[in-house]
Amino acid sequence: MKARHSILSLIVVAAVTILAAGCGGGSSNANSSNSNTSTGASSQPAPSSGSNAVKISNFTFVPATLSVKGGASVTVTNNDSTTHTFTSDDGHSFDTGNIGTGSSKTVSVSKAGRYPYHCSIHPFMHGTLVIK
Ligand SMILES: [Cu+2]
Repeated sequence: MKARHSILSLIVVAAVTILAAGCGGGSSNANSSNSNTSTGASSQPAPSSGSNAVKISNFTFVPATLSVKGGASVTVTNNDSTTHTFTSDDGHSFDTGNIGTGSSKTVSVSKAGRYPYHCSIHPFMHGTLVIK
């Protein structure tokens, strides 16, 4: 009887502790998620409008994977201090040729699919263009 009683009181203490912690965490979570929601809604339209762009800097294509609609223009801008290209791995879907420092070129692909690409001058540079 004594043992059972002390276990019960332990459970009560634990339950009260959990409830108290849950209340504190719950109210602060609600506050932060409310402010996040309003901020996200107002900032979402901006990125989606001008996203058909690949930038090259530090021998890296950014973003590494870009998804665009079929036939959309993709502008490739070279922000590096050396010439790069934007060349499909399959050798025929697209190839900008040389893009000089500070220059940009545009490609468009109409057929849906995944198109891995690289820089023909620096073959270790890779990215993927996804046509939806
Ligand atoms: Cu390159």
